[in-house]
Amino acid sequence: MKQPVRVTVTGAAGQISYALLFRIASGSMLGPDQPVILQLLEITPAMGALEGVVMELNDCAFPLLHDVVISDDPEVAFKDTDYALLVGARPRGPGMERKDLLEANAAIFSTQGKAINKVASRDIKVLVVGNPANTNALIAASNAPDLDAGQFTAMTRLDHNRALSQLAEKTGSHTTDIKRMTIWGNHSNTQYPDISNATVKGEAAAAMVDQAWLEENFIPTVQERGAAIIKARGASSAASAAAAATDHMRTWALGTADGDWVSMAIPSDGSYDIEPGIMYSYPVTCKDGKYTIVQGLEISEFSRSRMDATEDELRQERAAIEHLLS
Ligand code: NAX
Repeated sequence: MKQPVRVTVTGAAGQISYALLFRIASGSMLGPDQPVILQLLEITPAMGALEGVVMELNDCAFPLLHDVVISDDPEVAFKDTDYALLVGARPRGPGMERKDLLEANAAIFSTQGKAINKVASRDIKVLVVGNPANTNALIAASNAPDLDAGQFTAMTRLDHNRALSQLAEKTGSHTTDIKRMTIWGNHSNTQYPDISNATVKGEAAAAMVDQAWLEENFIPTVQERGAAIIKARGASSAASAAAAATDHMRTWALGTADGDWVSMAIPSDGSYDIEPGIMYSYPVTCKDGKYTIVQGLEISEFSRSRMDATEDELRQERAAIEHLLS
């Protein structure tokens, strides 16, 4: 059995975490031979609820769960941690403008970025789930100058999984038959789910569906899926978000399958003419704990315009909080 690793989860008493913590503790994220120590962060008023979640974690008697630490102090929760899943965020309140939302979250993610910089493992891998996820990740990274910005990522894996599910249903296949799905850009309704390079059982997916279905059905369904779930369930996606967060970290740590890739929002490096300075979702392969952007894909005019639109939105988000970046 390996030495335990430390995994921090913020917003640990919230609804995503209620599904996420149990997956991590059961080994779904890092494998059945990797013990974990959970370090859970909440705001002070939620500490009582968090204690209840810890009682349930203990009651599962998970063989891989070695210890659980809870705190409302980021420097305790991020101490020596190897993996951090930043789930807690400020939701949009009544009458709150988008700019206010960005600023409220900027305060949270700059504090957490500073704490990570100060106390976390130098090899930490950070996933931001809390919205607006891409820009929150940018803020956290910019407040952690001693770490590589590439150690900070944001989640578009839920969008990726939603796209797999939609295409599988349309083509009468299983999600595991589909390879090389891509989500470009922001985790928002400007994201561009792209099947140009996807295959279904080895055949080009684009040849199996028509452009009208793509433009009128597939792309808007994936872009608006979060809203559809809120409408149906009366609450935002939680279990599927937890599953996607687990997938994101597992792939990053343990690697992608041969011939396939996943989508991760990472610091743009100029690839595909997306200017540096934002967290943009790209197709990536992962190996030995590192991700690499898939290069050399042909970009059609249609794709280009969608990729540029979601880049523009990320630039606007950045402009709204630019004064808070260090
Ligand atoms: P909940 O409101 O159920 O839970 C959030 C928890 O975070 C609360 O318990 C709150 O006390 C805590 N919190 C707030 N500020 C904190 C801070 N400074 N430090 C530590 N904890 C703090 O929300 P939930 O449904 O769990 O969603 C969490 C976030 O995920 C939201 O921002 C949501 O928009 C976002 N999502 C992101 C998705 C993605 O694909 N990237 C999909 C699902 C989800 O919508």
